[in-house]
Amino acid sequence: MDDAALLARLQELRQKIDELSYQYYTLDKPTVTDYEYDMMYRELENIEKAHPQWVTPDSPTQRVGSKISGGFAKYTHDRPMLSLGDVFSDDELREFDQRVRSDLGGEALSYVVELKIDGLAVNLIYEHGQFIRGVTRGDGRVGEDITNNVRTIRTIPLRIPSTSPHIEIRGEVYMPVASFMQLNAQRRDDELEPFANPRNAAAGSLRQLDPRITAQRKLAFFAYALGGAEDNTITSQEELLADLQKFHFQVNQEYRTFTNIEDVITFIHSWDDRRDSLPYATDGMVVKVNSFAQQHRLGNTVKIPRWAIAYKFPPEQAKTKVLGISVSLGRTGVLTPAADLKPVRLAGTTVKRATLHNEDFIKEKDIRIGDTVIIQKAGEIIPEVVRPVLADRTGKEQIFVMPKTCPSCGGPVVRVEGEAATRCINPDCPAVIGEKIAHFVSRDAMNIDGLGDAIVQQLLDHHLIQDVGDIYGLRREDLLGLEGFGEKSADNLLKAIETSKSAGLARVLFALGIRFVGAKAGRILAESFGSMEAIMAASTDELTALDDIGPRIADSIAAYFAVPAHGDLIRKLAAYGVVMTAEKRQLLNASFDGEIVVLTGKLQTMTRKEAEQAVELRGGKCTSSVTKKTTLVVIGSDPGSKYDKARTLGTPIITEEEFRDWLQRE
Ligand code: 3BD
Repeated sequence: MDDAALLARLQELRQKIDELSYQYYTLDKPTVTDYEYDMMYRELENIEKAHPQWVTPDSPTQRVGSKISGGFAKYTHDRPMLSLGDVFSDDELREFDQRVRSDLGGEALSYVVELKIDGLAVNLIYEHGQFIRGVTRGDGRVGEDITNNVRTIRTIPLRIPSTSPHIEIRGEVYMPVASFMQLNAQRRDDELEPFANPRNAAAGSLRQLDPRITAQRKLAFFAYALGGAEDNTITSQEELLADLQKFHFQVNQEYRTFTNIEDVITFIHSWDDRRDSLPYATDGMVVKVNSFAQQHRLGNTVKIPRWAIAYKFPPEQAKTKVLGISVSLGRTGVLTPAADLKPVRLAGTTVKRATLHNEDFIKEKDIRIGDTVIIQKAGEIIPEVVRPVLADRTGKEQIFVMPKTCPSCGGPVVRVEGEAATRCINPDCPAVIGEKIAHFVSRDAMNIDGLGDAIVQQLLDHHLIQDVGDIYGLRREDLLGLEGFGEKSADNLLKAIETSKSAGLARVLFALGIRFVGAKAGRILAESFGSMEAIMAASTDELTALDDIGPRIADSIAAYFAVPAHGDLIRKLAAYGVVMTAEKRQLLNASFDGEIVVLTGKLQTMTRKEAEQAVELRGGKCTSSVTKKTTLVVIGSDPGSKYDKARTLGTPIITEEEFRDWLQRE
C-alpha cells in the first residue's frame, strides 16, 4: 500500500473503532465480536507504529478507556486497574517469553497460566476484613461504585479473615453458562430480547440500578489479583491464588505453572477442543510471571504490565451453506426465520440451524438462500450467522421474503409498524396451538413426560385434542390408535398425564402461557393467592402489590382472564381434576431464590433439616448430589467427595458461617 492508501485505511479504522466502542461501552450493545474489534484495533496500532507522525491525540489508541454511562457514582481506583497486552499466536507468546527472559538477564523463571474468564473485571475493597466497596474496572483509572450489586454475588465473601486496614481484591464477575441459558429462557418467556452471550448478561446484570434484579441473576466471581496494600508476605502468583482461596474467594482451579514457554503453549492448546465444555465462558488464557519480585523488576508501562500477556482464542468459525430459510411459529404467533444449514461441526457440536431473528436481520446482513456463510457461536454457545461470503456468490442465490400468510394456517400475518416481529393473528392456528401444548407439557410447566412434539402433532392431526384441556380427556384406545404407540407406552403416558394433575397452581399458571407470566411469576402468584379463583378475582392493584409483579404482568393477567374462552379452559381443567390451589406461603425473603443447594459435612449451629428448611423458605431447593445444575454448596466440617466434586465443577462453595450471613440477606 502506498502512503496515501495507508492513511485512508488508518482514518477508516479510527472511525470504525470509535463507532464500535461507542456501541460496546456506552450503549452496551456490541455489534461485532471482540475478536473482530481486536483485529481492527491491532491493525491501527501497527500502522501508527510504522508511522508515528500520524498519531493524533484523538486516535482510539490514545484513549485510556471509554465513557461511563450515568447511574452510578464514580470511584477513582487507588491504583489503576491495568489492561493486558493481547497476542493471537504461538509465535507472539514466544516473543513475549524472549522479552521477559532478556529483561530479567536470563535468570530462571516460571509462569502461571490461567483461563481468561469472559466476564467483567471488578475491584473489591475490604477494610479490617469487612467488604466495604465494589467498583467496576471502568477505564482502569475511574470505575463505577456498584457496591450494592456486588454484595448480591454469593461467591463474594462479605467478611474475610484479614486484619489489614485496606486490601483490594481483583477478579472477574461472570455468569455461569447454566444461569445464562436459564436467564435467556426466562427472557424469551417474558418476551424480552435474550442476551447475546454470558458477558453481556453479566454486564447488564451488574449495571442494574435495582440490586434486587442483580441478585436474581446468579453471578459469580473468580479472584486473581491484589490491588492496593500488597501483602508483603506473599511472594508469587501461585501463593496469592492459594491465599485468595483461603480467604474463601473462588479461584479458578485450572491454572498451571510451567518453567518453559513451549509447555505453556502446549497447555494453552490443550484447551482448543475442551473449553466449550466448561461451565463458564472463556475468551483466552493469561500468562503471568509467577514471582512477585520478578514482576516488580519487569514493571508496568502506562496501561499494561510487562510481566503478563493474554492469549486470545480465535472464535471457532465454520463455513457452510444456507440450504434454505424456514419460518417457524412460536406460541405467541411470532414468525421466526432460521437458516437451515448444511450440517457442520463447530466448537463441540454439529450445527444445522441458526436463528435469523427477523426480517430486518436478514436484510441488514444480506443473507440469501444458497449463500455460503461464516458461522460462529456467540459467546461460545449460540450458533449465529456472521456474514455471507460474497466471493462465493454465483448469482443463483435467492433473496428471502417473509411469507405474507402464515406457513401453518394460511391466515394473514401482520407486522406492526415499528416492531421487528411478524405475527400470525389467527387464535386457532394449529402451529400456535401445537406450540402452546408443547409449552404446557414441558418440564418446568406440567412436566408430562412422553408428550413430545411428534405425538402432539399426531393428536392434533387426528383431532383428538384441540386445546391443552383435551389432554386430560385422552383415553387408552385413542392412544393405541396412533402410530408408534403400544400398550406400555400408552399406559405410561396416561400415568404421566394423571400425575401432572397435581403439579400445583404455580405450574398451571406458567403452563397456560399467559404473556409475561414465567415460572417465577407463577410461583409468586400461587403462593400469595392460594387459588386460581382468587387470582381471577384479583384487581390489578392487588396483583401489583406483590413483589416482582409489575403493571405489565398484572395487565396481561387481566387481559388473559377477560377472554371468555380462557375462563372455559380453566373450568375444563378443573373439571378434569387439575389442582388449582397451592399452599399459601409467604417466603421469608428471596435470598436463595432459584438456588439449587447441596449441604455437605457436619453443620455446627443447626441441623441438616433446619438448614434445608431455611433454604426452602427463602426460595431455594436442596438436593443431595452435586451436579452441573447445583448452584451452591454449603460445607460443614469434614466435607466429603461432594466438596471435591464441587471444586472440579467450579460450583460456588460457602462455609456454614457464610451460609448464616446469607440467610439474613434480602
Ligand atoms: C480473567 C486486565 C493482571 C492482574 C493485570 C495481570 C484487563 C480485564 O480471567 N490478570 C485473569 C483474567 C483477567 C487477569 C490481570 N487474570 N488482568 C486479568 C486481567 N485470569 N479474565 N484483566 N481487563 C482483566 C480489561 N477489562 C476490560 C477492558 C480492558 N481490560
